[in-house]
Amino acid sequence: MSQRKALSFSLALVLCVCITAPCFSGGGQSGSSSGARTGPSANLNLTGLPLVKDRETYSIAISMRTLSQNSMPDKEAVIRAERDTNIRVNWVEIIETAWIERLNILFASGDLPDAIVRPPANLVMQNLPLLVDLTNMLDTYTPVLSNFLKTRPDIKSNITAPDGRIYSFPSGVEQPWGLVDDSLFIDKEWLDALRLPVPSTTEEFYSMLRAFKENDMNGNGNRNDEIPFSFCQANTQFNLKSMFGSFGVLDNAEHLQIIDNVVTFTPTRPEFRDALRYFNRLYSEGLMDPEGLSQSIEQYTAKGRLTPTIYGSFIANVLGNIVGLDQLDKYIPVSPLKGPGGHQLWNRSRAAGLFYTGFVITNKCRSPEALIRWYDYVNSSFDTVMLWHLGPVNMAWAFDEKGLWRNIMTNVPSGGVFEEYWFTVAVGGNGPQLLQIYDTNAPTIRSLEGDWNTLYKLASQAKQEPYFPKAILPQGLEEPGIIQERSILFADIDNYVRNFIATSIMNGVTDAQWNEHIRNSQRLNIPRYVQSYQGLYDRSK
Ligand SMILES: [Ca+2]
Repeated sequence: MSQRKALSFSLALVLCVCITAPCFSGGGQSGSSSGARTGPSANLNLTGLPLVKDRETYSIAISMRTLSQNSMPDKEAVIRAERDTNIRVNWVEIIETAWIERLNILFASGDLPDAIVRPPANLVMQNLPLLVDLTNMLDTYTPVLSNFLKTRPDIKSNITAPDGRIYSFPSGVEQPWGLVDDSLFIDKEWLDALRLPVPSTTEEFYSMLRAFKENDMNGNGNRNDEIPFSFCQANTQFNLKSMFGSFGVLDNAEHLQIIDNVVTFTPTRPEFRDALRYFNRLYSEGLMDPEGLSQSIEQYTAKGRLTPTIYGSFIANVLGNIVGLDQLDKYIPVSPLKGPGGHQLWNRSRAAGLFYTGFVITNKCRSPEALIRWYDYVNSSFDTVMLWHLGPVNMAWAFDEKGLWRNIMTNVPSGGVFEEYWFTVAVGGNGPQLLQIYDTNAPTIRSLEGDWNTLYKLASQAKQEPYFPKAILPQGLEEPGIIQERSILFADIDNYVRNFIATSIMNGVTDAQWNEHIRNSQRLNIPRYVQSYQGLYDRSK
């Protein structure tokens, strides 16, 4: 605990000093405050290590995990980086709970460090004039990143600001199991008991639900406690959004789909109404959990874990989250159901696990070239990336006999938690590193042995991947004004659409009600809402 106390003390000291005096001026050469630079300093090596001939010092702000038991200079990744690069970093460590507030103060005061690891995107966009435009330095000084971006134009687009320039580099963990955030699961034991095939169409699904309803599937003598199909409309990872796809359009968190390169508001499309009719049929025949429209995620999960089980089918992001880890084998993920018009469509997740404002250089930095070479060094190999992300090998992670890596618990002090150990031996996910678990070059592949949640996630994703829409809304960087306007419009639109969906599922939609819905939608300024995303999408192409 003494280390922890020392950390709190040093943080308090940093905060105090910053209030009274500028504290980020690096050592070494005297920094000039103006942006009139004439290119890289003569002290910089253009290739190889170390990065600079004579030692240079820079300040970098980073958010610290509350669970970390030490400071950045104690971590092996930092010690090795200083030794390899000859660049010393004065870390401005800000506890994660105060991160955004402190960054706001730093930007407002203008007393900025040389670089910031993982500032929030909106803060970056609000302060572009204080950041260094890295666009023209990228190919020369960050060859590792530059080559990576050539293979991933989607990421290059996502780190490019609306003015076409690049002010930030990516960081984070990209995992191959993050492509969907919802799946349809069915109780395979119930199916087998009825000798039914796995449903492949909306009509087969309907027949299956009827059979689940009419029989005492869980064998407790009560024919009425089964819930043939449940969901949780309040949460986009557990709601009906992707099930709309069987009828030709998707619902999702934004209520938008890109159709032939046009961002389209789907709730006013006739296909959307077809889906609502189908759901209303399930609802009115008692095949759909009526609480699905109102229940909380806690209620939804609690019902999934009852013994005997009562769910015949349900929507989940991760199977174990709903049914618990001891019942995984009972359920199977199914492919998107084929609707009456032959449509099969499922949402691809917008979240990639990456952070597009992972590393920025401020205009206080006297040699941005040196610091972006430093970022490139961190990301130059599996070894360095893992050192930053999980620490030295054989502490929080190790290779198994097949040469795959996995987290290990063996060194975690007894009674301790993995995360506390992890965030102490390593910087963890808050660092400037970009770990790609997509990378198929051994030994970067993570072992999934025994990681049942992830294995099931991959299995369900494989069912849906062939049915993703051709294009999805990118993440991207946007003007703060556009984000603000959109969020105001969205609050009304989302509230209205959610109510409309719930009412339509419960009561059906007559022609008159549908026409009224179209008129209501026109009042919600949807063209403006859609247009704001169209701009983002067009820039990403
Ligand atoms: Ca029963």
